[in-house]
Amino acid sequence: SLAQRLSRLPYAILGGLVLIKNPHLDTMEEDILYHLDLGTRTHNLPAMFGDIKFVCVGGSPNRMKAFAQFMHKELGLEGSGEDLADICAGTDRYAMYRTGPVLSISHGMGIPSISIMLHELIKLLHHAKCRDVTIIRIGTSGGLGIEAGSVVITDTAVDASFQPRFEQVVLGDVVVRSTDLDRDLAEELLACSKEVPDFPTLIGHTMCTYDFYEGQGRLDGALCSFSSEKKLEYLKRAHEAGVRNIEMESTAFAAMCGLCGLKAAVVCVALLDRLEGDQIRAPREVLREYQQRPQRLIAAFIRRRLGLH
Ligand code: DUR
Repeated sequence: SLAQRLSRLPYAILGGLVLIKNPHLDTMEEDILYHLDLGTRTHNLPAMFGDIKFVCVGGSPNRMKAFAQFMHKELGLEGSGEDLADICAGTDRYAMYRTGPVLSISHGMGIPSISIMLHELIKLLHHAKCRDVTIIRIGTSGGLGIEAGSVVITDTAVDASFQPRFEQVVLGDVVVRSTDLDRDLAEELLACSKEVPDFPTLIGHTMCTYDFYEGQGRLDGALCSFSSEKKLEYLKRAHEAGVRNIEMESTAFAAMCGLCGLKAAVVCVALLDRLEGDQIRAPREVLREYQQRPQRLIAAFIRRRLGLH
C-alpha cells in the first residue's frame, strides 16, 4: 500500500512529520482531543509539544508519572521532578507528563484503551507539528520460556494465531493492518541494554491478545473452557512460532504508529514465565523493581540519542 511505501521512505524525504491518514481532519475547524482534555482551540499545541522527540507510553498512570520523574533526573534537568504536573488533569482517563523532549502517557489496559489514546496522541503530535518522533511502549507481560524479570524488545507483534496482523471491525467489515515495527530501533535498544547489564534483555515476537485470562491460556480466570494439557500445547506452539512474551496492546500500537510514520518500539518486562504458571506471585517489591527495568533501558537509550553519556 501507499502507506507502507511512505513509511519505508527515509525520514529526510518525509521531513519526519507525523502522517494523518484521514482526509476529514483537514476540514474540521477545531479538533477536541476529548480523552486527553486538550484541543486545537483551547491549547497552543505547537508551543506545548512542538519540540517533543520521544514519546513513552505504558499502562498505568502512576508508572508513567514515575517514569517522567526518573527521566527528569536522568536528563540532569533542574529541580527534583517531583512536581511534574499531569497535562491531562481535567480527565482521569489518561495521565500525561513531560520533561525535556520526553512525553510520558498512560494508555490503560488492552487494545480498545490504547487505541483511543493513540488516535488522540497521534493527532496531538500532528497538530503540534512534531518531527522525528520516536515512540516506545514500556510495559509488563507474561514471559514464554524466559526467566521472570527478563526484558523483551519486540521484533514482531503477532495476534493470538501468531500472525503479524491487527484486525479491526470497521463499518461491519474486518480491516487487516500489518504490525511492522522498526528493526533498526529494536537493534539500537538491544545495544543499549549492554549499558544496563543487571537483567537479561532479548529480542523476540510478542503475542497480543484481547484478554488476560482465557485469551492468554490461563486456567485461573472466572471462566475456563480448556484443560491444562491444551493450555500447555498452545503456549508451546506460540514459543515455537517465536513468541517470547504475551501482552494486550502491541499489535494495535505497532499498526497505528507504523501507518502514521512514527518509529515505534515495544519493550516489556516479563512478570513470570507462563510455562511455569498463571498467577503473578512475586512480591510487590520485586514487581516494582521489574517494572523499572524497561524504564532504565529507555533512559539509557534516550541519553545516548541526546549524547548525554
Ligand atoms: N500483561 C499481560 N499478561 C501478563 C502480564 C502482563 O497481558 O501475563 C500486560 C498487558 C495488560 C496488563 O496491559 O499487563 C495486564 O496485567
